[in-house]
Amino acid sequence: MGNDVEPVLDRIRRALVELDEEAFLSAVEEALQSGVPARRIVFEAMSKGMEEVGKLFEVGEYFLAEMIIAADMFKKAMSKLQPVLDKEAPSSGTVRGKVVIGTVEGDVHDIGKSLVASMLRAAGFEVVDLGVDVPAERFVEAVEKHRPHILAMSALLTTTMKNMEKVISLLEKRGLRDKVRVIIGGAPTTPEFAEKVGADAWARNAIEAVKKCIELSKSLDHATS
Ligand code: B1M
Repeated sequence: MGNDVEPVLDRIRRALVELDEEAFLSAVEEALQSGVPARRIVFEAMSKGMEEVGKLFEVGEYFLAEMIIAADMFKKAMSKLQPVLDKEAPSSGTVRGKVVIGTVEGDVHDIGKSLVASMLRAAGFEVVDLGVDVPAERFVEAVEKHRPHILAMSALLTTTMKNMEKVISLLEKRGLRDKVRVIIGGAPTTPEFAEKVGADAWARNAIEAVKKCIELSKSLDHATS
């Protein structure tokens, strides 16, 4: 499967940007039926479409309503794609450890966080999803309660990414920082920011997040053995 896939991916991306739900969902279905891997549909078409929707919002061509419609379309498509993504996961069946995940306080963006959560589950992690707008205290309580190997935080707003630092400081205050590995991600974050706030890892997207969490869980195995 090569360049012949590009036209349908392009139609999916465009239909999402144009908020044409019918064309969008039928192009997603068509791509699935013709054997296009679900991850290509999600990452090469739908995620790119969402970025464009964001750009149109930024320049004032789209408003909140359009972002809500696009998010709703994305979620509808995900309900079809999720079972296929799960099957495509390289290592389903392997138990890799526990992850607590959430979107930080003040931030309600959940599509990327949920994608990371579901791909981690498919890769064999047990995932406790705290949802969105999660205060630092609740992240820390969840670490105390669930004793995860990894704490994963998502932020989509430049105004909320600083809340990741709050969580890490609170973990330190409670003496929990060395008991858990921390990974962060989300559009405004960078590897430099991750380093600055004291996270152990940063991932650009959900695929990379799975790779990094596997590495982190291995590093914990070494630390505890
Ligand atoms: Co909002 N929004 N939004 N929004 N929104 C952005 C993020 C924005 C970039 C749009 C823009 O202006 N270009 C902008 C932020 C600007 C900034 O701070 N730099 C923005 C804004 C301003 C806002 C509001 C403030 C608008 C307003 O009210 N005036 C408001 C804030 C609400 C709040 O949170 N308090 C708001 C609201 C919303 C909606 C509710 C309408 C809706 C979200 C619906 C939902 O999530 N249920 C929404 C949407 C849809 C977007 C855009 C268009 C798309 C986000 C998305 O779902 N992408 C977005 C534009 C953009 O991102 N370029 C935008 C698809 C998803 C698969 O990708 O979430 O990036 P993403 O996740 C990726 C990676 O980032 C990464 O992997 C994921 C999958 O590959 N990743 C991780 C994410 N978390 C990770 C964690 C990890 C590792 C990787 O490890 C733990």
